[in-house]
Amino acid sequence: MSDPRRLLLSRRDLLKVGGLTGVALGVAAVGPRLVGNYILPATVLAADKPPNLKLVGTDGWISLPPDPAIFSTSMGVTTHPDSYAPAGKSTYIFGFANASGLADDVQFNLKNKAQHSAPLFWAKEDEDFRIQLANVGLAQRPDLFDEHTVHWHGFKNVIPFFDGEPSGSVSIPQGQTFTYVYVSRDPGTYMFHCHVEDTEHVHMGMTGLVFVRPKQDGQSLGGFTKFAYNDGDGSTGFDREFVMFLSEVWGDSHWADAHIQLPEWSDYKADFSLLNGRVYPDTLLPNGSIARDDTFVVSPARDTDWNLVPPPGRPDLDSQPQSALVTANAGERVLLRFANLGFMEAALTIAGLKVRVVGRDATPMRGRTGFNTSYETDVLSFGAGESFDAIFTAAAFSGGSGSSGLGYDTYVLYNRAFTRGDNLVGDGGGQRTEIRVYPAGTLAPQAYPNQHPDDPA
Ligand SMILES: [Cu+2]
Repeated sequence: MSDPRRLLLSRRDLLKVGGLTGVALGVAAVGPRLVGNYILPATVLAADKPPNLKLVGTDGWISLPPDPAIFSTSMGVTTHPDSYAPAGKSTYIFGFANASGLADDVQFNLKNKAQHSAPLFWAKEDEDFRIQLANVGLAQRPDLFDEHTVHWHGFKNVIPFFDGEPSGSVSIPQGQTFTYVYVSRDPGTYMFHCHVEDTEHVHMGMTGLVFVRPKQDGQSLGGFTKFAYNDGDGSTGFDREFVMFLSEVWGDSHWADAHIQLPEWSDYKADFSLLNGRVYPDTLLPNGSIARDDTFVVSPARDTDWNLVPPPGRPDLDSQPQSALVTANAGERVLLRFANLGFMEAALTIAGLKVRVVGRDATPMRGRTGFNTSYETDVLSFGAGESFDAIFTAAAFSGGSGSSGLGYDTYVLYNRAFTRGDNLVGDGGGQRTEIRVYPAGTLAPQAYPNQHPDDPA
């Protein structure tokens, strides 16, 4: 062996020096730990960099339209809204909460404060990005001792230790923390989820979107300084970016987890189809407490009960803080980052607007010789676990019928399946949002992804 830091370890030793001897909540790290290919001693770890993002794995409650109620024939009860739900809420979830900036022992206050979708985050190409996951347990299900993980879906260069698939890597027991280390070589749009009992934990809400910014950012190419990929020509440049995370809620399974029952998974159906954790028209509302710059060291604002600050006027949406409204000035280029962790296929369409698909599954649409394979479409068809990067240029403001007096033109972005775009609630609910195009110069430059014109300062 040429490198003295490289050690031969049994699998058991590897696990011991990895997460499992790692860090009990509130206790400083001691002992060696695996970093990259090397085992580093505690003296080196003392100077180790802190996590970029701290996540808590726990449970919580979200708000979906209570009307109409859902009666489950297989369960023999009304599963939606859930009779156990706190006032204003309807649906039990497992999920992640953003604990950045909180001391490890304080993270226990986020038990039962999971949000859906999980906190959005992004990293820069080649950045050493670290996520600390603390498993603080399930308030509604103290009988369960479920572990959690972070699995960065589609991450091409992960070493197995940080993969999060629990039969091939570590998972995090209740009361423990673990720090995942990533160096992303590949820009693009991804998703992440807990991989423990994944049918259940994914569907229950331990899912979110993550993207990687390219090294080309900051250069001036084609009139842009922000890009989806290292395109070399500015073809993936954009003025504004919006993430669209697709997920689903099946009433039976969420009710069953709250009531210590088991659902019949072969009965699965999407009772609710969500964008960024909300259904239309809630998708149009402003953001609640979210990260608003590209450092994740500060926890989003919370009230004295540790709940996220909700969008104005909607206290029931405190655990669904992410807006899905798209806004742009006429003439601007807009990047839409889509990812689907629902279990159903989805086809999203935009009325009256074509988008150019410049990336799929965090891969730029270029052939091996650089041949441009991007294409224009007005329908994006997703399987579970797929992502799209799509760009459009906002057309000139028309002010025509349908937008009179509003000050913007509206294009509807929705799931083509009627039951998925409307959730059988007539004119409300479902995987639907709007793209609003304002006259040139109306909106200030975008300060953070999914910025909403009515976000509190
Ligand atoms: Cu989990």
